[in-house]
Amino acid sequence: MTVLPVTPRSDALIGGEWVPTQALLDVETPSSGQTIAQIARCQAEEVMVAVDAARRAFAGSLGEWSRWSAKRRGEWLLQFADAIDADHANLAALECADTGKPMAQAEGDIRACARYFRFYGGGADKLHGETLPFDEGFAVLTLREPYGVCAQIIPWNYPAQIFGRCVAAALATGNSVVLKPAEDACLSVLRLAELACEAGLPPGVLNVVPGLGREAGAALASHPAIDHLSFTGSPETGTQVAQAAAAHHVPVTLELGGKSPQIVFADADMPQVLDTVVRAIIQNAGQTCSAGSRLLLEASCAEAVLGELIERFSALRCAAGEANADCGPLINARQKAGLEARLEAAQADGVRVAAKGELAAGAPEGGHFVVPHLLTDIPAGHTVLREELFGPVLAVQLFRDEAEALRLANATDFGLCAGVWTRDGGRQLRLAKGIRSGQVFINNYGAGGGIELPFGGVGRSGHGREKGFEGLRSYTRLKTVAIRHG
Ligand code: TXE
Repeated sequence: MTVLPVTPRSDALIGGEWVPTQALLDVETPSSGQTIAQIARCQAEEVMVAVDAARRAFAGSLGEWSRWSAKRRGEWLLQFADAIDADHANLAALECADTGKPMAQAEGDIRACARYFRFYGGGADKLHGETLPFDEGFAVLTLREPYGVCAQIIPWNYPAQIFGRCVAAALATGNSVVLKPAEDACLSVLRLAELACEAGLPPGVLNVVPGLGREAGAALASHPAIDHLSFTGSPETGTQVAQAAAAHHVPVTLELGGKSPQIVFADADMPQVLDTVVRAIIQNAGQTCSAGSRLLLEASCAEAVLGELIERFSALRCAAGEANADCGPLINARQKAGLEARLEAAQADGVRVAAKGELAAGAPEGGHFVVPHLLTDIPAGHTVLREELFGPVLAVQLFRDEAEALRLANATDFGLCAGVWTRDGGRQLRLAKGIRSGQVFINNYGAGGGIELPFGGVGRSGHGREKGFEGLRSYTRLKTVAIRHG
């Protein structure tokens, strides 16, 4: 029986007020299927009012947030980071119950959320334009200005972290925000919004409109008065929201997941490879955009590495988030059924399950568990090598030389991250340049933790960059001012 440490909000945050909605949505914990809370189900009307409030907070009757000095905004973000830390235990318990992720991972996510506010709080007064050399008699400068009202549609896999990533960068640069969290997990986001109000964020600067994607989400993406849209989720929904935004010429950042390879050469530091490769696919039960879901192994070391991996996968255990096992459940029954169907189809196509984890004793019956799978003998070009499965499933392929490794690494429409494991310096750089992805890690793998590191995809993984200073820049638009002084 899951007991929440605080009662989650079941209303929407609009213009600094908590506003009830006509209908509510049940929230279940994926660890047992038990209903643990209810959240607001916003419709287009609430979204309209929220966008209006965000506009007035940005530059109007609610307070002109965009005119706060960068220093003052930064100070608010730093103070809010402290408030997140002070509420760490409540936030982590909500995140663990709501997503089913192991408690240690939920705790890490809350620390990361606070760190986003600290990083961007410190960055707020360090972002600046440039002066440009131009014709005699001219002085030319660029100004970095906030967009205005930023619409943010975020998913359920890392609610608190993605809240930090999007909201901190948008607020640091002087924008106001209307955020649509995912219906499948948004309790930590609602708590964070409550804490932001308590920490004195002016009304309307942050608005949160929980609800269904096809209702509140679609209304937000197609709203004519938003100035910027950031979306994290599936490629299919990404296409829809980008089309909706294009109707009003709204710039869009899309983060749409991946099918990221880990490329392991025989000269790599194998103990480190094994630890990292397993962690990178079971973290958050594989429901991570940057999951290392493909393992490309140099044939000469394949037998030894696979032997070790089979042992490690067989020892993995799944349990309720609170039990803090290797793996929690998937987010809902639909994701579980979808993954199980894909695994069955793959086996019918000849794919071999070389090893599987197990359910831990006492794992609740109603939990949406899929145990970790290690797949080998995969026919070339099979779906499990190309499509994001979003579960703890590692697909293994063998390669003979560097050229084949690169060809296999790039044989997907996604391009978010890649890991390269080798001691050969020339090969490290050749692959780093040749791989089609937004991030490449050499002898390590860890996009999730790197708040300082620009992050984003190519191809079907989306476009635009978040995190790091690049993330701050992406929430501003550049204005060129040319002064003729004679
Ligand atoms: O995603 P959706 P789903 C991938 C992953 C997963 C698949 C499906 O492969 O298996 O997507 O997950 C909102 N207009 N990722 O169905 O639908 C929705 O309410 C506007 C990768 O959950 O893309 C939620 O807030 N918004 C990923 C958000 O979009 C809409 C994270 C994501 O939901 C909408 C999650 C609409 N018409 C899933 N329909 C990553 N990149 O990390 C839905 N939404």
